[in-house]
Amino acid sequence: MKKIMVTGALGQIGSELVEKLRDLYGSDRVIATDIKASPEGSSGPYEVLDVTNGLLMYDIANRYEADTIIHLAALLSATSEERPLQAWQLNIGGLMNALEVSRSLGCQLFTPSSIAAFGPTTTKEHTPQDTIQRPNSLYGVSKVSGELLCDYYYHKFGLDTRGLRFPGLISYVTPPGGGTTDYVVEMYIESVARGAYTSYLSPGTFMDMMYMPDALNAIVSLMEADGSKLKHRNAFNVSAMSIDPEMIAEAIRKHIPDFKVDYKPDPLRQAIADSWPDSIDSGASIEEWGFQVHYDLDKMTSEMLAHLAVKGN
Ligand code: AKB
Repeated sequence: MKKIMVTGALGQIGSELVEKLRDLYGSDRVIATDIKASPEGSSGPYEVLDVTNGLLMYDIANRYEADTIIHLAALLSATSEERPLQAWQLNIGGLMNALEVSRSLGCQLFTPSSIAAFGPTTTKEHTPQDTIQRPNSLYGVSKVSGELLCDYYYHKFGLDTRGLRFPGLISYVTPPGGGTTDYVVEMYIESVARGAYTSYLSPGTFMDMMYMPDALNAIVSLMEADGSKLKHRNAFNVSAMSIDPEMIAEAIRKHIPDFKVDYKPDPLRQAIADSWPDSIDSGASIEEWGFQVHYDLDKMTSEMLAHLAVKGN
Protein backbone atom coordinates (compact mmCIF):
# COMPACT_ATOMS: atom_id res chain seq x y z
CA MET A 1 0.00 0.00 0.00
CA LYS A 2 1.37 3.39 -0.99
CA LYS A 3 2.55 6.05 1.51
CA ILE A 4 2.14 9.35 -0.30
CA MET A 5 3.49 12.83 0.37
CA VAL A 6 1.61 15.61 -1.45
CA THR A 7 3.11 19.08 -1.92
CA GLY A 8 0.89 22.09 -2.65
CA ALA A 9 -1.85 20.18 -0.84
CA LEU A 10 -4.03 23.27 -0.21
CA GLY A 11 -4.08 24.28 -3.89
CA GLN A 12 -6.79 23.65 -6.47
CA ILE A 13 -5.82 20.04 -7.23
CA GLY A 14 -4.29 19.18 -3.86
CA SER A 15 -7.28 20.06 -1.70
CA GLU A 16 -9.43 17.48 -3.48
CA LEU A 17 -6.71 14.97 -4.31
CA VAL A 18 -5.63 14.55 -0.68
CA GLU A 19 -9.20 13.62 0.33
CA LYS A 20 -9.47 11.14 -2.53
CA LEU A 21 -6.11 9.54 -1.73
CA ARG A 22 -7.05 9.29 1.97
CA ASP A 23 -10.28 7.50 1.00
CA LEU A 24 -8.32 5.11 -1.22
CA TYR A 25 -5.20 4.42 0.84
CA GLY A 26 -6.10 5.46 4.41
CA SER A 27 -5.83 8.83 6.19
CA ASP A 28 -2.50 8.15 7.88
CA ARG A 29 -0.91 7.07 4.57
CA VAL A 30 -1.26 10.49 2.91
CA ILE A 31 0.93 13.32 4.22
CA ALA A 32 -0.39 16.69 3.10
CA THR A 33 2.17 19.53 2.89
CA ASP A 34 1.79 23.16 1.88
CA ILE A 35 3.53 26.48 2.52
CA LYS A 36 0.44 27.59 4.47
CA ALA A 37 -0.34 26.63 8.06
CA SER A 38 -2.42 23.54 8.75
CA PRO A 39 -6.11 24.04 7.93
CA GLU A 40 -8.73 23.58 10.66
CA GLY A 41 -9.83 19.97 11.04
CA SER A 42 -7.20 18.39 8.78
CA SER A 43 -8.25 14.78 8.10
CA GLY A 44 -4.71 13.33 8.41
CA PRO A 45 -1.00 14.17 8.76
CA TYR A 46 -0.11 17.73 7.74
CA GLU A 47 3.28 19.50 7.57
CA VAL A 48 4.22 23.04 6.58
CA LEU A 49 6.66 22.84 3.64
CA ASP A 50 8.14 25.44 1.34
CA VAL A 51 9.19 23.19 -1.58
CA THR A 52 12.25 25.32 -2.30
CA ASN A 53 13.61 23.93 1.00
CA GLY A 54 15.01 20.59 -0.17
CA LEU A 55 16.34 19.54 3.25
CA LEU A 56 12.94 19.97 4.88
CA MET A 57 11.26 18.14 1.99
CA TYR A 58 13.68 15.25 2.50
CA ASP A 59 13.16 15.28 6.26
CA ILE A 60 9.36 15.06 5.99
CA ALA A 61 9.38 12.36 3.28
CA ASN A 62 11.96 10.36 5.24
CA ARG A 63 10.22 10.75 8.62
CA TYR A 64 6.90 9.52 7.24
CA GLU A 65 8.61 6.82 5.11
CA ALA A 66 6.91 8.07 1.95
CA ASP A 67 7.30 5.85 -1.11
CA THR A 68 5.40 8.19 -3.44
CA ILE A 69 5.57 11.97 -3.92
CA ILE A 70 2.86 13.92 -5.69
CA HIS A 71 4.46 17.27 -6.32
CA LEU A 72 1.83 19.92 -7.08
CA ALA A 73 3.29 23.17 -5.71
CA ALA A 74 3.75 25.65 -8.59
CA LEU A 75 2.80 29.11 -9.83
CA LEU A 76 0.30 29.09 -12.73
CA SER A 77 0.64 30.81 -16.11
CA ALA A 78 -0.54 34.40 -15.60
CA THR A 79 1.27 34.80 -12.26
CA SER A 80 4.44 33.26 -13.72
CA GLU A 81 4.40 35.84 -16.50
CA GLU A 82 4.29 38.61 -13.90
CA ARG A 83 6.86 37.03 -11.54
CA PRO A 84 9.32 35.10 -13.74
CA LEU A 85 12.11 34.70 -11.20
CA GLN A 86 9.82 33.46 -8.45
CA ALA A 87 8.09 31.16 -10.96
CA TRP A 88 11.37 29.62 -12.03
CA GLN A 89 12.61 29.22 -8.46
CA LEU A 90 9.37 27.62 -7.32
CA ASN A 91 8.44 25.58 -10.40
CA ILE A 92 11.91 24.30 -11.27
CA GLY A 93 13.69 24.63 -7.89
CA GLY A 94 10.79 22.83 -6.19
CA LEU A 95 10.72 20.11 -8.83
CA MET A 96 14.48 19.55 -8.61
CA ASN A 97 14.08 19.08 -4.86
CA ALA A 98 11.23 16.61 -5.40
CA LEU A 99 13.34 14.69 -7.93
CA GLU A 100 16.36 14.56 -5.61
CA VAL A 101 14.29 13.53 -2.58
CA SER A 102 12.62 10.82 -4.71
CA ARG A 103 16.04 9.64 -5.88
CA SER A 104 17.43 9.49 -2.33
CA LEU A 105 14.42 7.63 -0.93
CA GLY A 106 13.46 5.59 -4.02
CA CYS A 107 10.02 7.22 -4.33
CA GLN A 108 7.66 7.12 -7.29
CA LEU A 109 7.07 10.74 -8.41
CA PHE A 110 4.10 12.42 -10.09
CA THR A 111 4.13 16.05 -11.17
CA PRO A 112 1.67 17.78 -13.48
CA SER A 113 2.67 19.34 -16.75
CA SER A 114 0.21 21.44 -18.75
CA ILE A 115 -1.13 22.34 -22.19
CA ALA A 116 1.20 25.32 -21.59
CA ALA A 117 4.10 23.02 -22.54
CA PHE A 118 3.07 23.67 -26.17
CA GLY A 119 3.57 26.97 -27.99
CA PRO A 120 2.57 28.99 -31.02
CA THR A 121 4.49 26.77 -33.48
CA THR A 122 2.75 23.59 -32.25
CA THR A 123 -0.12 22.12 -34.33
CA LYS A 124 -3.23 23.70 -32.78
CA GLU A 125 -5.84 21.02 -33.52
CA HIS A 126 -5.59 17.48 -32.12
CA THR A 127 -2.10 18.34 -30.89
CA PRO A 128 -0.23 15.01 -30.89
CA GLN A 129 1.53 13.49 -27.89
CA ASP A 130 4.93 13.93 -29.54
CA THR A 131 5.30 17.24 -31.32
CA ILE A 132 7.04 20.64 -31.34
CA GLN A 133 7.28 22.18 -27.84
CA ARG A 134 8.55 25.76 -28.04
CA PRO A 135 6.30 27.65 -25.56
CA ASN A 136 6.64 31.41 -25.29
CA SER A 137 5.36 31.82 -21.74
CA LEU A 138 7.61 31.46 -18.69
CA TYR A 139 5.20 28.95 -17.19
CA GLY A 140 5.32 26.92 -20.41
CA VAL A 141 9.11 27.02 -20.43
CA SER A 142 9.10 25.72 -16.83
CA LYS A 143 6.67 22.95 -17.79
CA VAL A 144 8.76 21.71 -20.76
CA SER A 145 11.88 21.89 -18.61
CA GLY A 146 10.06 19.90 -15.93
CA GLU A 147 9.02 17.23 -18.45
CA LEU A 148 12.62 16.92 -19.65
CA LEU A 149 14.00 16.77 -16.11
CA CYS A 150 11.53 14.03 -15.13
CA ASP A 151 12.40 12.00 -18.24
CA TYR A 152 16.10 12.55 -17.50
CA TYR A 153 15.76 11.16 -13.96
CA TYR A 154 13.83 8.18 -15.32
CA HIS A 155 16.44 7.32 -17.96
CA LYS A 156 19.52 8.21 -15.90
CA PHE A 157 18.54 6.92 -12.46
CA GLY A 158 15.57 4.62 -13.15
CA LEU A 159 13.29 6.90 -11.08
CA ASP A 160 9.61 6.09 -11.64
CA THR A 161 8.52 9.56 -12.79
CA ARG A 162 5.07 10.08 -14.35
CA GLY A 163 3.14 13.18 -15.43
CA LEU A 164 0.05 14.53 -17.17
CA ARG A 165 -0.30 17.57 -19.41
CA PHE A 166 -3.37 18.98 -17.71
CA PRO A 167 -5.80 21.28 -19.48
CA GLY A 168 -7.77 23.86 -17.49
CA LEU A 169 -9.23 22.09 -14.46
CA ILE A 170 -12.75 22.98 -13.36
CA SER A 171 -13.92 22.62 -9.77
CA TYR A 172 -16.41 24.18 -7.36
CA VAL A 173 -14.34 23.28 -4.27
CA THR A 174 -11.14 25.37 -4.35
CA PRO A 175 -10.87 28.15 -6.92
CA PRO A 176 -7.74 28.21 -9.10
CA GLY A 177 -5.50 31.28 -8.88
CA GLY A 178 -3.26 33.00 -11.41
CA GLY A 179 -4.08 30.75 -14.36
CA THR A 180 -5.25 31.53 -17.89
CA THR A 181 -8.05 28.97 -17.85
CA ASP A 182 -9.50 30.29 -14.55
CA TYR A 183 -12.21 32.20 -16.42
CA VAL A 184 -14.30 29.02 -16.70
CA VAL A 185 -14.62 28.63 -12.92
CA GLU A 186 -15.19 32.41 -12.59
CA MET A 187 -17.98 32.25 -15.19
CA TYR A 188 -19.80 29.51 -13.28
CA ILE A 189 -19.44 31.38 -9.97
CA GLU A 190 -20.61 34.70 -11.43
CA SER A 191 -23.53 33.11 -13.31
CA VAL A 192 -24.93 31.88 -10.00
CA ALA A 193 -24.00 35.00 -8.00
CA ARG A 194 -24.91 37.80 -10.47
CA GLY A 195 -26.31 36.27 -13.65
CA ALA A 196 -23.57 38.06 -15.62
CA TYR A 197 -19.85 37.75 -16.37
CA THR A 198 -17.19 39.78 -18.17
CA SER A 199 -14.76 37.39 -19.84
CA TYR A 200 -11.07 38.28 -20.01
CA LEU A 201 -10.73 36.01 -23.08
CA SER A 202 -12.44 36.75 -26.36
CA PRO A 203 -15.13 34.54 -27.90
CA GLY A 204 -13.62 31.84 -30.11
CA THR A 205 -10.66 31.26 -27.75
CA PHE A 206 -10.66 27.46 -27.65
CA MET A 207 -8.72 25.51 -25.03
CA ASP A 208 -8.91 22.07 -23.46
CA MET A 209 -10.68 21.64 -20.13
CA MET A 210 -11.45 18.84 -17.68
CA TYR A 211 -13.73 18.47 -14.65
CA MET A 212 -11.77 17.85 -11.44
CA PRO A 213 -13.14 14.34 -10.68
CA ASP A 214 -11.81 13.16 -14.07
CA ALA A 215 -8.44 14.80 -13.37
CA LEU A 216 -8.16 13.10 -9.95
CA ASN A 217 -9.05 9.71 -11.46
CA ALA A 218 -6.42 10.29 -14.16
CA ILE A 219 -3.70 10.90 -11.55
CA VAL A 220 -4.60 7.74 -9.61
CA SER A 221 -4.89 5.61 -12.78
CA LEU A 222 -1.54 6.78 -14.12
CA MET A 223 0.20 6.21 -10.77
CA GLU A 224 -1.31 2.71 -10.50
CA ALA A 225 -0.57 1.81 -14.15
CA ASP A 226 1.86 -0.97 -15.03
CA GLY A 227 5.09 0.92 -15.71
CA SER A 228 6.22 -1.65 -18.29
CA LYS A 229 3.27 -0.64 -20.52
CA LEU A 230 4.22 3.08 -20.55
CA LYS A 231 6.02 4.19 -23.70
CA HIS A 232 5.72 7.82 -22.61
CA ARG A 233 6.08 9.19 -19.10
CA ASN A 234 6.55 12.94 -18.87
CA ALA A 235 4.05 13.92 -19.70
CA PHE A 236 0.82 12.46 -21.18
CA ASN A 237 -1.75 14.58 -23.04
CA VAL A 238 -5.16 14.43 -21.30
CA SER A 239 -8.32 16.35 -22.16
CA ALA A 240 -12.08 16.01 -21.73
CA MET A 241 -13.37 18.84 -23.94
CA SER A 242 -12.23 21.67 -26.18
CA ILE A 243 -14.42 24.73 -25.51
CA ASP A 244 -14.54 28.53 -25.80
CA PRO A 245 -16.29 31.11 -23.59
CA GLU A 246 -19.42 31.14 -25.79
CA MET A 247 -19.91 27.39 -25.49
CA ILE A 248 -19.74 27.58 -21.70
CA ALA A 249 -22.16 30.51 -21.65
CA GLU A 250 -24.59 28.50 -23.82
CA ALA A 251 -24.30 25.49 -21.52
CA ILE A 252 -25.02 27.73 -18.50
CA ARG A 253 -28.06 29.29 -20.26
CA LYS A 254 -29.72 25.86 -20.30
CA HIS A 255 -30.02 26.39 -16.50
CA ILE A 256 -29.94 30.21 -16.21
CA PRO A 257 -31.62 31.49 -19.42
CA ASP A 258 -30.91 35.20 -18.76
CA PHE A 259 -27.19 34.71 -18.13
CA LYS A 260 -25.27 37.55 -19.81
CA VAL A 261 -21.65 37.50 -20.94
CA ASP A 262 -19.63 40.37 -22.34
CA TYR A 263 -15.99 40.46 -23.35
CA LYS A 264 -13.06 42.59 -22.23
CA PRO A 265 -9.94 40.66 -23.26
CA ASP A 266 -6.92 40.99 -20.98
CA PRO A 267 -3.87 41.24 -23.31
CA LEU A 268 -1.62 39.11 -21.06
CA ARG A 269 -3.96 36.17 -20.64
CA GLN A 270 -5.33 36.42 -24.20
CA ALA A 271 -1.77 36.16 -25.58
CA ILE A 272 -1.06 33.11 -23.40
CA ALA A 273 -4.31 31.42 -24.44
CA ASP A 274 -3.66 32.16 -28.12
CA SER A 275 -0.26 30.44 -27.87
CA TRP A 276 -1.77 27.19 -26.52
CA PRO A 277 -3.45 24.42 -28.52
CA ASP A 278 -7.19 24.53 -29.28
CA SER A 279 -7.49 20.79 -28.64
CA ILE A 280 -4.98 18.12 -27.69
CA ASP A 281 -5.06 14.43 -28.58
CA SER A 282 -5.28 12.09 -25.56
CA GLY A 283 -4.69 8.93 -27.67
CA ALA A 284 -1.41 7.87 -26.03
CA SER A 285 -3.02 8.05 -22.56
CA ILE A 286 -5.97 5.94 -23.71
CA GLU A 287 -3.68 3.32 -25.28
CA GLU A 288 -0.95 3.13 -22.63
CA TRP A 289 -2.86 3.34 -19.33
CA GLY A 290 -6.59 3.39 -20.14
CA PHE A 291 -7.36 7.10 -19.62
CA GLN A 292 -11.10 7.83 -19.61
CA VAL A 293 -13.39 10.72 -18.68
CA HIS A 294 -16.95 10.74 -17.37
CA TYR A 295 -17.84 14.42 -17.76
CA ASP A 296 -18.65 16.39 -20.91
CA LEU A 297 -19.55 20.11 -20.92
CA ASP A 298 -23.26 19.63 -20.13
CA LYS A 299 -22.73 17.13 -17.32
CA MET A 300 -19.99 19.27 -15.78
CA THR A 301 -22.15 22.40 -16.04
CA SER A 302 -25.10 20.77 -14.27
CA GLU A 303 -22.87 19.66 -11.39
CA MET A 304 -20.97 22.94 -11.11
CA LEU A 305 -24.14 25.04 -10.99
CA ALA A 306 -25.88 22.72 -8.53
CA HIS A 307 -22.93 22.73 -6.13
CA LEU A 308 -22.33 26.49 -6.42
CA ALA A 309 -26.02 27.22 -5.78
CA VAL A 310 -25.88 25.09 -2.63
CA LYS A 311 -22.68 26.85 -1.50
CA GLY A 312 -24.58 30.13 -1.86
CA ASN A 313 -22.17 31.85 -4.22
C1 AKB B 1 -3.22 27.79 -16.24
O1 AKB B 1 -4.17 28.32 -16.83
O2 AKB B 1 -2.15 28.36 -16.01
C2 AKB B 1 -3.37 26.34 -15.83
C3 AKB B 1 -2.83 25.41 -16.86
C4 AKB B 1 -3.58 25.15 -18.10
O3 AKB B 1 -1.78 24.86 -16.67
N1 AKB B 1 -4.74 26.05 -15.56
